[in-house]
Amino acid sequence: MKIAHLDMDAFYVSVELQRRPELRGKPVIVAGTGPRAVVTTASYEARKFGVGSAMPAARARRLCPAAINIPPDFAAYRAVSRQVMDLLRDHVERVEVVGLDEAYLDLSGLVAPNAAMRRLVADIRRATGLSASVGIGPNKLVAKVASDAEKPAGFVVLTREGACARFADASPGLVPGIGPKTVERLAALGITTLGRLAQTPEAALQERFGTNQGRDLLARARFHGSAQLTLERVAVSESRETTFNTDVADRAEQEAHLRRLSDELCAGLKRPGRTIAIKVRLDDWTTVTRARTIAEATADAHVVGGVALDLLRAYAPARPVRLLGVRVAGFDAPAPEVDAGQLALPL
Ligand code: TTP
Ligand code: MG
Repeated sequence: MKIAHLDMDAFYVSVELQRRPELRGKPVIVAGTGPRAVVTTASYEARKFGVGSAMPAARARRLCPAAINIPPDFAAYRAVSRQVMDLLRDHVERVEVVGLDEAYLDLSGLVAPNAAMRRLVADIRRATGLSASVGIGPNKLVAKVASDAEKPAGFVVLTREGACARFADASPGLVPGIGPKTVERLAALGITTLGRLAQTPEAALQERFGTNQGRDLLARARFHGSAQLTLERVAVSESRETTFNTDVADRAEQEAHLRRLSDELCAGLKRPGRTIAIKVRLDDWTTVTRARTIAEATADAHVVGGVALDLLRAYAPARPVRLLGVRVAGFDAPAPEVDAGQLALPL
């Protein structure tokens, strides 16, 4: 199997810089303006000051007073995202879009996969002016970590063994799915690198982290992962979810995340839906969903976000939250522009 992960560089900011070229080379952040506003993304210039995604905008202003703040324009990001994802599908038949600015591509069967990806990146730049980073590997985990390794404009090709060797000295936190709390618990066991983690006996990890998480940690450290793409089909629902680096206990913070997920979901929604649901996973892995069906189909972020917040308040998570998700379902009209090549079984 050969899988690529493509991720746009500083996506929201880069879209903004296309129409405000005078801001190029300056520290720029895209964030709302309210007291609870968080940074969605920062230009690489602003990142040098320690500004990063999900940071309260007020803190970003303290770290980098010169930063220029731009309010988010989700419609613009959605439009560029569509353009990028259409280009991906022009080049590769099997594509799994996992966010507005990232996707996995199945390169198996291509004669010259690396060259195909280079062409794709050049096409994206030509069509949108934007830069993307690519990672290529035998599974999604290797591809994802590789795409992040040399941002911006990175292009990193690794075998599984190559990934193990290259990142052996890195913190276990480099790997998606290993958050700061786990990193801390590993450090307490003297395991501070991915190399050490990969050599730890599974039983020892399972004793400390439980059967499932212990097994999962070892597999991730060894860069074993799935190469299965979830191909698009006639959607019965669309969702966005996020696993936090650090479990979130604060309700206001949970609500801010839920609002952002609702904004992102609605920005990419192809059709309005009548059922709005949330998914909550607690730090003990208890996972619940709560749904409500409303009278009128909607794709409005305020409506979806409002219902999502209601559902969260009604559920009132009793423990810190590990994952939050929002889903819209109950679409009336059939999906537009269904691509037969991507079609799985009819539902
Ligand atoms: P990312 O791909 O994580 O970040 P990025 O594209 O800005 O930068 P990088 O070059 O490191 O890939 O996220 C894509 C977009 O999603 C980002 O531009 C803004 C949005 N986003 C949020 O709104 N909140 C967040 O916490 C994160 C991480 C991203
Ligand atoms: Mg990105």
